[in-house]
Amino acid sequence: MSELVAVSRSGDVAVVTVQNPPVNALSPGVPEGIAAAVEDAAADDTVRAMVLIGDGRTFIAGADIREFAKIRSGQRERGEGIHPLLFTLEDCPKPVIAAIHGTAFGGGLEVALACHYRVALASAQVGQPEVKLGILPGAGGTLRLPRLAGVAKAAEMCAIGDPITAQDALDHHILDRIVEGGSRESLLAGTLAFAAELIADGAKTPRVRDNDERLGDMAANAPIFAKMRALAHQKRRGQMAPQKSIDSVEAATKMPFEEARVLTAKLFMECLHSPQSEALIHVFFGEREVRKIPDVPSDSRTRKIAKAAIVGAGTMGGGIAMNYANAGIPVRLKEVSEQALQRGLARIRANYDHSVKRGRFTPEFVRERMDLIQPTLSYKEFADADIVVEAVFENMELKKTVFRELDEATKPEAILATNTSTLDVDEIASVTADPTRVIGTHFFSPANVMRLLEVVRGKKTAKDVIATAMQLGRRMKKVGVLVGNCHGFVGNRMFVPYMREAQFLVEEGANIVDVDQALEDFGMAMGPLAVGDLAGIDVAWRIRREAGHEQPEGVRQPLSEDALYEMGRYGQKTGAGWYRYGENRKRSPDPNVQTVITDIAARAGLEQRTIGAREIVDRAIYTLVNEGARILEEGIALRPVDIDIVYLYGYGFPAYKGGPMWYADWVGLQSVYERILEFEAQHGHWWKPAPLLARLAAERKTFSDWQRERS
Ligand code: 3H9
Repeated sequence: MSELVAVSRSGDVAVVTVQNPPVNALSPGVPEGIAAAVEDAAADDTVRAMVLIGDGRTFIAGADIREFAKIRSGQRERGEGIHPLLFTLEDCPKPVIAAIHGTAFGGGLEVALACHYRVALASAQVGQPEVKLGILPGAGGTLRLPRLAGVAKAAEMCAIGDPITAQDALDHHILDRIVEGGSRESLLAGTLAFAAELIADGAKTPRVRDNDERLGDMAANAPIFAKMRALAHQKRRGQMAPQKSIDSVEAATKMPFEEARVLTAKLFMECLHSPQSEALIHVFFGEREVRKIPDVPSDSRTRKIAKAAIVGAGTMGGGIAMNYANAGIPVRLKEVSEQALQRGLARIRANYDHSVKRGRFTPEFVRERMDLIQPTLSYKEFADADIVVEAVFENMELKKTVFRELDEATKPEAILATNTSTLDVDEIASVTADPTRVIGTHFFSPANVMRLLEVVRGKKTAKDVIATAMQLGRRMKKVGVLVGNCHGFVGNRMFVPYMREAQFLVEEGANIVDVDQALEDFGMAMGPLAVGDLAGIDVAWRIRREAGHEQPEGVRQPLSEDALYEMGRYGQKTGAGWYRYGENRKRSPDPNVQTVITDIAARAGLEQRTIGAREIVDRAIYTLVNEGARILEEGIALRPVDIDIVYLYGYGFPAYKGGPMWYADWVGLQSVYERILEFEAQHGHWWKPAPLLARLAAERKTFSDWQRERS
């Protein structure tokens, strides 16, 4: 037997174990190994049933995603892949039972669906997450799932891709039984007991593909598919795989199994060869890559974080406190007055209430979390905190004062973190006796929702402090990205030119709505001007003032955001900014703002012209790329993918375009560079190409090539 698959015996049951760590993916050799084991057991008269189980922490977590790139590039023949295995399992004359712990995802669930029975631990999850990789379940998930779970559940699982619990799977007939106990050993014992029952009952071998009872009829299914298409459009806007997944489930209801299988194979290949899938797979590995820090290996020592404290109960401080509480870490929340404290707590409670209403948390969970957040007006209670996060206004003097106080109030090994979004972490650290314990943990607003955490490394930050902050991010279910210290770090440093271009565009005659619309059509979750309103025009103004950067003389500056600030239009919070806001913060265009901008442009002598979507997108996105290239060259980001992940999780860049640096590689750096040169000729100073971009364009290379050559 191959090393990837082992076979053992328990009485008259053969136990086939997949052993391909870490997640038992269906890498080359695994499907073949399982098929050979099943065929051998089928031919062995002393075997009456089979159990298929995963070694280690999980059942099969899917096809081997790394193989997709090889198929795409022609390095590997597509071949039949796991399909022969599915037929072997399904047609086996003796019952085959999939025993599931951990995750049966993608091809893993598809293998389980080709078995005759499925049992699982209560803690197991099953799902068809392929759409998150820009592909669809290509090994029968779209065809077999509706035959068990019904059309609506199957279409949702395949088109949205979220996993479901074992109980949900049992309720939808995907599982036949949930086994008692929590360990892999109890799973095996429970499955063997189930096998004994089957044998006693005549060892039937029902094939899922033969069961058409739950497929419904065309009239009843039509509104279900229409609803799913709308849901997929809303949740996975701009992506093709979800719609094609629904096409495939629909095919399962309309044509014979084999015909639907052939169609699905075609749809699968269309998705696999799309730039969307390439980008989404880049994101999958990117999310994991950003955890890897060359000089801080994953087994580095970390500090124990059992208690936390936060200075400042404003919007950010409150949101950060929720993250700690949600991770089960008790957290002190400090303010300067009882009134500010109560205001902060009320905001936290309102946020939690909102989550309960949306069904995200139970009232019980929220009660427990609220109990973990302990308000205080004094630093006295900071003495036992393992980490303190400063979340006060973006003002250097204020932050330094807080850090001087923290230096006194905390134990020497406590980590001191600042939530600054732009300021110099080293300067903040300089007021402490031990700057090695100072780090930036930059949360994104709303902090309890946004998944990005920029971990900012100061010159002297200790490695175990970095490792602890990264680990803490994972405990909070955030995507932590380590960045270097400079004004705005990675995210906000790139956001400044992005926002500047958006303003320049409107000042040259583009409509506010058109600028946002063009970028939303490109795939951004929100246009830049709408983001400005969300983040607060007053906040941006304060950051600009605090930075106090001297601007070179004679260089054009954006004017409109300052004008909005002076008018008291701070964005959503004041009901007016770039837009007007009605009930539920719904935005609508405000002709007054357009007039103000026209006046500004006239006073500045800016010629007005019609600007198309293409120019809007190129100017906004390429300015991100250009700044990103500088950030890379300066070593502020470890790799191009780190920038991509920051933009996906912090700024709503479309995942199916992979992030700004991946997108630039896809467009081709020569084209990006040439376009930037055009903009430089038209607009001057701000469009000076980054040296790294110029070099790579000249060498006809990509940012990915650059990264490969360095590692
Ligand atoms: C599919 O099945 C298509 C089918 O329809 C068939 C069509 C013909 N392949 O996430 P972790 C690596 S598509 C290759 O940190 P966790 C991962 O990169 C597939 N590698 O662990 C990482 O490597 P490294 C559908 C994989 O415990 C290491 O394993 N399935 C794969 O936090 C540990 O991963 C999916 O989309 C893979 N399939 O989470 C499931 N999976 O250490 C994708 C993981 O070098 N996987 N790796 O950085 C997951 O969702 C999570 O990994 C899982 C475990 C929940 C399983």
